[in-house]
Amino acid sequence: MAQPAPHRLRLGRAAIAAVTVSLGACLLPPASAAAADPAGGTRAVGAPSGVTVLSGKWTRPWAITFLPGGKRALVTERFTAAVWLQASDGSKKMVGTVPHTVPPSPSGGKGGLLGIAPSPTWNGTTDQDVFFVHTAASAIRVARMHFNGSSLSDYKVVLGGITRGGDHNGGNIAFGPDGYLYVSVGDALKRNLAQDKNSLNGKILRITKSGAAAPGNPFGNRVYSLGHRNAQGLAWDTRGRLWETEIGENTWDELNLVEPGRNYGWPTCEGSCSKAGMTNPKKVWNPDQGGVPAQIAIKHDVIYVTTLLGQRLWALPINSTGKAVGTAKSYYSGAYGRLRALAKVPGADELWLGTTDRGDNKDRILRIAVK
Ligand SMILES: [Ca+2]
Repeated sequence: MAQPAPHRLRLGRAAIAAVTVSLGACLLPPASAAAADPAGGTRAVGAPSGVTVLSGKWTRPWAITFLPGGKRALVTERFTAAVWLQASDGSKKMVGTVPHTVPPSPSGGKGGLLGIAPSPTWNGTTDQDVFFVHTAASAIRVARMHFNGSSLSDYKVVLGGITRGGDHNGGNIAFGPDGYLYVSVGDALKRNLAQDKNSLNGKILRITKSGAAAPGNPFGNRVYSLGHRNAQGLAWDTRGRLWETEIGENTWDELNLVEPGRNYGWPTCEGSCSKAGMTNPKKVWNPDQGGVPAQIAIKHDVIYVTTLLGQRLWALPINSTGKAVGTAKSYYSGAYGRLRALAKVPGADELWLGTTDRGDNKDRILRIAVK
């Protein structure tokens, strides 16, 4: 079988260094300028405002997820495999590491500690379950640990043996409104796996807390949807519909509305195509025009998307049909560097987001208001 074509270099080390230098140590540009409506008119629906630094001295935070109650979040760090408890007053403390995590290699292999999802009924006592996605030596794993409110323990593999690639590992995990775990898994640079219903790669999976296929899945196994390249963010809107961001090959990155059993095209299609049986994205980005989307959060049916190469936050309102998005607006272009982790704050018109790749102890978690 032919080797897959190497994907484009999204941002080289030199470029990362340049971004880090140009941003300076701790100066934040005024948020008002970056958040202004690009058209100069009235404020856009869902426009973010009021950027503040919640906490600093992070090293590549990958995911942020709130514990029930909404005052504290757990944050994963990709390279260190550390998990931190971040409070809304800005304080943070490390609560443990996820064992068996093999971080990205200096030669360029990706992976590390990725997504995190506490049980929706987590309370630190009778329910202590927190779920992770990480790369082990030769596979991607979904693992469960116990978190009692101050420390992690009792590592257990829930779903192992997912093919790990040098890149395209996906890695987000979230509980859906139905109480099951959804996991975004990349094609691991083995593109044909994305069309194989019996492979876990290039898929969105829907599983139980013990890693079994969730009841009602379209093919009777763990697969929820197929044909994904490097599936990333997962979030549900007020109608309970699942949206997903996905990093494409050379030309088109995607925002998809994900329905069970649908085929999202890869590797036959990148972006939209007219091939029968393939479901087209709802929005595409060229990577050089604000693309390479990472994670998503949905607040008041506005979809927010962090971007890596694009170094900006997109806001895309879901339109009245519920199945498409209106005009996308971008914010903070270049202001904070590459943006990855993103979470909405429960019960508040607020998002937390994380910068990434600025260097050891140089990333930050930012908080912004959205209305
Ligand atoms: Ca697609």
